[in-house]
Amino acid sequence: MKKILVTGALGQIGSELVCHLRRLYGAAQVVATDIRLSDNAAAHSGPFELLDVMDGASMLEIAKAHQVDTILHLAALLSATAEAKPLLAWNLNMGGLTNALEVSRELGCSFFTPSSIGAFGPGTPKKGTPQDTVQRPVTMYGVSKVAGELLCDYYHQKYGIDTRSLRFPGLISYMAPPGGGTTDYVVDMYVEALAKGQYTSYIAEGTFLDMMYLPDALEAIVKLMEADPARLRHRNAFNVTAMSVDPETVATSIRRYIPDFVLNYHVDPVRQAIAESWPNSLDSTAATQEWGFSPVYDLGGMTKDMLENLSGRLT
Ligand code: AKB
Repeated sequence: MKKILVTGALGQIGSELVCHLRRLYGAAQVVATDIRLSDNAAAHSGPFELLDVMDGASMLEIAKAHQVDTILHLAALLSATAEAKPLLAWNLNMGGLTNALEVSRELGCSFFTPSSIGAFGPGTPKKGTPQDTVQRPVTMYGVSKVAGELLCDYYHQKYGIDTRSLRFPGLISYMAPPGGGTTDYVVDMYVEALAKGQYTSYIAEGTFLDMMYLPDALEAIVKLMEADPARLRHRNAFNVTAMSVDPETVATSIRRYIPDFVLNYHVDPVRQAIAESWPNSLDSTAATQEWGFSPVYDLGGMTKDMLENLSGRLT
């Protein structure tokens, strides 16, 4: 990666990824784009362009003008929003992806887009979910992620585009809030634990899902994109995970620092159904073997770092 275009750059992953990439490759080498402008550091620490990913012509123009060689396409709707607006989710997730792949094809760019644990469904083995397994999701988000994985493989096989992807679990971060996901309750729990000493979870006790702290996700993107292509047996997309937790596990970890923290439940049937259709714990062996995936943060390390950083931001 030498000159990188990031779409959805002011979202949860993008706002930290852009800053991380600018530290690694130089500020001028990372072009951040988003449909809106905000005071986020990603918009002001280097080149920034307004871009609606549904507008393929503008995407091509921006990519050409900045002579990019890599596209990291992040703009998409997450699971809960996608379930509320399925047609919009299909159009945006697939339309944006198709435009970004077409720009990559036209300019010969390397390409990354995130997939998700949402690409699995109720027929997938729940524990130790294998890299290659049943993918029959029952959510629009999942349908768009499986279609996206297939489309990226197609562009690789048909046009030789260097497409690579990760099946992300719930991503936990303190800088930009996630929006419209099912796994976002973990971020909310840390914020509310500090602000109010209590949290009401919309996900039921005993519902285990994979999670990863954002710094590990950023490192995984860079490592995968820099990996020797000769070592990649898989491309779209690799299972990655750092921990498997339910709400009670996270609460117990928070109580090491906030002993009186109270966790209540008011389960949201829509997000609970989505969570129940996803795996409990992915097997990320292929990622470890093919490009050296090795997350640093476990639940304890993530909780400590989240609470330290959030308390600095909340005071
Ligand atoms: C969501 O909850 O929708 C996302 C995901 C797991 O892809 N965080």
